[in-house]
Amino acid sequence: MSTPINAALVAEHNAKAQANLEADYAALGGMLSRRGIDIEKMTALAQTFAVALPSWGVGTGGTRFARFPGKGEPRNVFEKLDDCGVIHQLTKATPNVSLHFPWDKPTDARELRDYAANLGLGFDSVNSNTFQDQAGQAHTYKYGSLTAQSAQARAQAVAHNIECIEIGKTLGSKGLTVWVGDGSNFPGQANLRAQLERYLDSMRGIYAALPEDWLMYIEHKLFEPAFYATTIADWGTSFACAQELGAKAKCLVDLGHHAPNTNIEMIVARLAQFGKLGGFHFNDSKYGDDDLDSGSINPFQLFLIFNELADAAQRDGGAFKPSYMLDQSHNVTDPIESLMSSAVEVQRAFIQASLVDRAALAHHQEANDVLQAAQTLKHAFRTDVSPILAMARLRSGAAADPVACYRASGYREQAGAQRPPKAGASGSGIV
Ligand code: AFD
Ligand code: MN
Ligand code: MN
Repeated sequence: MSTPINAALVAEHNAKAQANLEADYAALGGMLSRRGIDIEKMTALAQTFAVALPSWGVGTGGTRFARFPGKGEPRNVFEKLDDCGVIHQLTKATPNVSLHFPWDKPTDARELRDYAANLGLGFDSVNSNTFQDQAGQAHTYKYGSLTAQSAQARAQAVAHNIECIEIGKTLGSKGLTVWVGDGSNFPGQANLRAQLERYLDSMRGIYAALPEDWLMYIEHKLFEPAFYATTIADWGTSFACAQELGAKAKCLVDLGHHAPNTNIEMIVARLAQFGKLGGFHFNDSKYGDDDLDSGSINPFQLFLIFNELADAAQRDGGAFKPSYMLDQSHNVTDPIESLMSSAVEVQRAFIQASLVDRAALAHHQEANDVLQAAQTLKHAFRTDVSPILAMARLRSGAAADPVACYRASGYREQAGAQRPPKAGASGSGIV
């Protein structure tokens, strides 16, 4: 196995951090033990945490107005995997990558799988793309893909999704994520009910090609590019479609795909209750689908989502296993730094939620002690679990401080020299 960052450099970084970390860890351990919590259990739990990386996240994103390419951006799927390898090496929290076709379409899927394995990486669910026309494709998606009026465009979109499954099988993926931008931009443009009927008909064709041990993740999104009505705009529609399609179809919650102020943790609770919570695309936003770094705007919301997940895990046991993935767009930061910090923020919410005293919470709820119930959550949220996360990384062979270690490695400067910008390189597009 190869390590993109020199292992000796990581070891040296950790050696320098160790004494301070041990002191902080001991202090936190003492505090938690007075609350009846064994810090060692929490650290072991943190070491099990994993969130997948979106291949398109390692490139600089952009907006509808412009894209400002960064230094040493990956130009093909192999370079994207190299960058993902850095993120995993320094965090040990991101062992899988989610590919996006045709952007990342391999000429030889087996070769790609071996290349990833050599970096210690595997593959998460594969993502189809029918929200833009691809070079040389016969039928346009301008007026929709899985819901298009044109039967040929629909068949083409179904065939593309089935091709994604085929590539994913060789890669070792176990899921297909389907997000379509289909909908309408003007009232009257489409018959709202007929459009959803066509969607379901197309999705049935894809579902039929799904292997037994795969899941199909239906990703809803409130708006954009359809600015009047999006076919799969909300969790209700997503849930109804997942029910129609069958047990292998589940709902995927992208945090940015809701109206501002939507109670996302309640959506999570509802989907978990009815067995349809498939997984997440983590990111953060202030206004719309802003695709900002996870936990950067509203970390309390992220914590409350993980609080629901902890509750569901307690109720449903090992059967409850939603998949976690980041889905962000980095416009002004180094994508590797943003993805490392985000993975750590999601891991932080996971551990904070694990600190919640569930017995006390249930007791306060039963007693209608509203203030104490709220304080029970806040108490866990306010706990700075950074030493637990850093210790988990240290013990897993990652970096105590991933961003500092990455900066010290000079990886970005080297990438800048080795990857001169290439016209028509496999980009992330504007996502
Ligand atoms: C777009 C969508 C959605 C999806 C991603 C990759 O908003 O988040 O997951 O593209 O297909 O950003
Ligand atoms: Mn998404
Ligand atoms: Mn999105």
